[in-house]
Amino acid sequence: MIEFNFEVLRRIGFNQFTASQLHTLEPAAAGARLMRLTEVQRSWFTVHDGIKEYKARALPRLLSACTLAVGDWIVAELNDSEELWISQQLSPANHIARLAADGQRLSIASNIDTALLVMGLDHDFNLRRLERYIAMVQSAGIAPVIVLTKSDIADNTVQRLDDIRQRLPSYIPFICINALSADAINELSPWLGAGQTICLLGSSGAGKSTLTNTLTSAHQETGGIRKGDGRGRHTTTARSLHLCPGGACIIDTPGLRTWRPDADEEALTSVFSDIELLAADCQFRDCRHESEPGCAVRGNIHADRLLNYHKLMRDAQRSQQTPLDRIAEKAKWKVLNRAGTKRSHDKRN
Ligand SMILES: Nc1nc2c(ncn2[C@@H]2O[C@H](COP(=O)(O)OP(=O)(O)O)[C@@H](O)[C@H]2O)c(=O)[nH]1
Ligand SMILES: [Mg+2]
Ligand SMILES: [Zn+2]
Repeated sequence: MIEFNFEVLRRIGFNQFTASQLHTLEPAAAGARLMRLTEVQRSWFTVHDGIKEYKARALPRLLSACTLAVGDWIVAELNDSEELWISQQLSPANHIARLAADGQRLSIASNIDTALLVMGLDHDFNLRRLERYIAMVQSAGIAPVIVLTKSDIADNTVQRLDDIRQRLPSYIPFICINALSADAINELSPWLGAGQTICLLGSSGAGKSTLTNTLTSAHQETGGIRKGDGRGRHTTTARSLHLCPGGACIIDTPGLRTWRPDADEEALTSVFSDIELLAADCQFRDCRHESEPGCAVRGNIHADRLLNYHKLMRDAQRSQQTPLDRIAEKAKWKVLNRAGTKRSHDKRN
């Protein structure tokens, strides 16, 4: 088994679960080391051994078998020319994925303890989007925390917090912060324990990088002080992992707006458990809560929340189709559309 120093790797989020997975690795060459992926670029990666970062490339046979994501634990080996190569990936405890156009799941970040759903209290605020993010991270088995930024410049905060209380499950914590202020560190401290990995998700402009800067560059008077990564202000072009002075790891991501999140029906059911619960009292078992008589849901659930639930369910069902199913469905629609076009063409003439 590969040698490792628990205390050193702990600084970059190593935990008991990861340790328990090490036996699944193939025997590695002498000198091979366990490291964590901290940055993914098109053709190279940054890896961290708990003390410092290195640039590395990945063996083509590894890339053809898996996608590497920030937060992955990997095995890195030096070749004869002293170049560092990633040779193995430890299967992750969890990962946040998005769906590519062809239905393929692409990993965004892995081995995450808490997902911070970052949303501005300005025009960025959108409960539907928040529900979509919650569904996505709960599908991945990761705990969400709602982080509302720009509390210093928002003027309808009270109303928005009320909307959240009314609409979202009460077990999901939410906090309001000014991402530019060091006070944000205290607000987030329950999730920033040593060895914890948190991932920031949210649209572009929400304050993810600002928050990352605040959390990593602060000089806290706590034991085991370690500075941030010293890169100063950064713009996020790729996913990257940073260290907090208190010992937590933060993965910043670029905006998710155009990504199709990957959520399954089961997770949606748990995010919308209020709807499921009421539905048990609907007169019809397959009630769609639209215009059926004896519906127990309609009227008791925010109409917009119900719409979003239906939409996300449809998306989830669609994404559970195989690419072949999807092609067949598309072909079916093509034929139908063509028939429709022909009909209206015939009518016109
Ligand atoms: N006043 C105020 N401005 C913020 C806050 N959070 C972010 N900003 C500003 O919003 C803009 C976008 O922030 P950024 O962190 O780059 O967003 P990202 O795309 O989510 O990484 C920047 O100009 C920040 O200074 C906040 O809590 N209060
Ligand atoms: Mg950013
Ligand atoms: Zn109903």
